[in-house]
Amino acid sequence: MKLSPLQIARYQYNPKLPGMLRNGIAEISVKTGSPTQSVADQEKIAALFPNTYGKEEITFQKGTNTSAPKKQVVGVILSGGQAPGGHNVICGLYDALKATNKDNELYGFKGGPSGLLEDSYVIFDDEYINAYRNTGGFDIIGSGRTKLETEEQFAVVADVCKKHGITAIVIIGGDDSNTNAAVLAEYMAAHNTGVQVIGCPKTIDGDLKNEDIECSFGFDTATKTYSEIIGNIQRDANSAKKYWHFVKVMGRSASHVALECALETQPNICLIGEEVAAKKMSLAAIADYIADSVAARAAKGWNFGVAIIPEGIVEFVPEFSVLIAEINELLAGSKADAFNALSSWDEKYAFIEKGLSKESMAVFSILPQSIQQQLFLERDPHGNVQVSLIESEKLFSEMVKANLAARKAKGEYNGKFSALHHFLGYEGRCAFPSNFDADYCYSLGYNAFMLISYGYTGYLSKVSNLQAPAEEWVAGGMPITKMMNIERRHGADKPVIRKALVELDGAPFKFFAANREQWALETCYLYPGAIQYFGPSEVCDTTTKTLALEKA
Ligand code: FBP
Repeated sequence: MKLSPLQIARYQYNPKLPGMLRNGIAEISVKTGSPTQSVADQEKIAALFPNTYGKEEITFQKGTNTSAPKKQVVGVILSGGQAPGGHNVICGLYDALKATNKDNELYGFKGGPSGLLEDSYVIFDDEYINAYRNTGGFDIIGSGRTKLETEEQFAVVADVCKKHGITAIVIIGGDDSNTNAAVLAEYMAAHNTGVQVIGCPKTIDGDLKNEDIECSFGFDTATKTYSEIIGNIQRDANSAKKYWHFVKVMGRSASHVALECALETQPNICLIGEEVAAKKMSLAAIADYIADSVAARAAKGWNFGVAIIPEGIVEFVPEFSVLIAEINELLAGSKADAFNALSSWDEKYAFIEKGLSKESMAVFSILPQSIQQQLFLERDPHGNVQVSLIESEKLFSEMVKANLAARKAKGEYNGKFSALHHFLGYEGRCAFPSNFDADYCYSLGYNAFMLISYGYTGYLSKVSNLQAPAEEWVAGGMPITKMMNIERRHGADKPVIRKALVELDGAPFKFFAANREQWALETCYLYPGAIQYFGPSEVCDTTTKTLALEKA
C-alpha cells in the first residue's frame, strides 16, 4: 500500500498519556469517589438500572495494581458518526491489553453495533494496529448506527461474547451509543454473563460532556478543520468583497461546533441554537438579525460577509421545533410506512396537511419545497431528524434575501446581496487527529482497559484536566447512568444520556456575545490556518478555545 508522507510521519508519533498512567500497568491503583446519581429522573433511572445505577466515580493514581490477574479477551466497536481519533482509542486499548499480558486478545467488531449482532470481527495483531496509529477515520473496523435495545439483541451479543470467551466490550460512541452501552451493561449484569461494558466519549458535536467529561474526542480536530476552511473563506470574502457566505457546520443538536468555529475565526454572524430557543426567535426574527448586519456593512460599501449556521438550528426555532415534534409523532411507528407508501408529493402533502396542527401547517407551508421534503427524510435509527440533510444555510439566505428586498422597497437598503453556500460536515470527521485528539484518544483507550482490569462495568472512560499538559491529565471512570434522564423518543419515554447544550451563562458563549456586535459590523476575521502536527507546543498541542474559556 502506498502511504502519504504525513501518514508515515504520523505512524512515528508517540501519543502522550496522563502522567499517572505512565508508570507501567503494575503501578496503577484506584481511588474510589462518592456514589453518583443521574442528572434527572433519579427514581425512574434507578429502577431501570438496578445493577449499575449509583456506582462511585473512580480515579486512577500511582500505587500498587490490585486488579485480579486473568487473561482478558475484549471486544470493541466504533459506533455512530466518525470522529478523528477513533483509531487511537483502539490503539491505546490494544497497547494496554498487550502490555498487561501478551496473550490478551482484542476483537474488533465490524460496522458498529451490528458487527456484534452478526458476529463479524477481526482479531487485532501488531501489524493490523500499526497501520492505523494516529490516523483519522473509522475504517479500521467501520462504524454504524444500529441501536441495541431489544432483549433479543442483547441475548445475541451475550452468545457472541460467550462463543469467543469475551468478558468485556468497549463501545466508542456518542450520547446514543453510550446510552446503548449503559443498557447493555445492565443486561449483562442482570443476567450474570460476566461481561463488562465500558464506553468512550466520542462525537465531533461536543455535546457529550458534563463536569466530569470535559469534552468528547474529535471535537478538537473537527472544529480546527472547519475553522481553517472558514478562515480561508473569510480571506476570500475580504479579497473579492462581493459575496456573503452562509456556512453550515455540523452539530446535530447543540451549537458547540458553530460557537468554537466563531471563537476561532470571528465571523460577522454566528447563530447559536440554544440562544434562539431561549429568546424564542422566529425564522423571521433570525432573518432580520442577519439582514441588519448585511445592511450595516453595505452602508459602508462592504457587500460581503460570513455567517455560520449550526446544522441543528432548525430544531431550536420554537415554531420549527413544534413542527418537527409533530412530524415525529406523525411518522411514529408504522405510520412512517403509510407515509412512505404514498407515491407523489401531492399525496404526501395532503397526508401532512391532515396530520399537522393549523399553526405548524402555517410554518410548513411557507418553507421552500426542498426544505419541506428534507423534513420528511428518514430518521436515523435513534429517531433523530437527519439535520445534516436539511439545507438550513439556504433557508436562511433565502429569507435574508426576501428581508433585504422588503427593506429596499422601503428605501432602507441599497446594497448588493449575493450569497454562496457551504456545508462543512463530513470534511472534518476523518481528518488526521490533532496532537490533542491523538493523545486524548490513546489515553481514553488505555484507560478503558484499566477500568476493565479493575472489573468496572457501565462506566465511561474519563480523562480530565485537559487544558493542562498531558502529564497533568487525570484518568478515571464515571458511571454512565450519571449522565442519564428520561426523554421522549420515537413517541415513547426512554432513558437516554442528556445532551450537553451550549450554556448561555457559560464563558465561551459570554465571550462570543460580548464581541459579536463588533464582528458583525467591522471586519475582524481571524485566519487559524491548517492543523500543525510538528513544531512548538503552543502551535501544535493547544486544544479548543471553548475548553480554555470553560477552564479559565
Ligand atoms: P455522532 O453523534 O454519532 O458522533 O454523529 C454526529 C454527526 O457527525 C452530526 O454532526 C451529524 O448530524 C451526523 O453525525 C450525521 O450523521 P451521518 O453520518 O449518519 O450522516
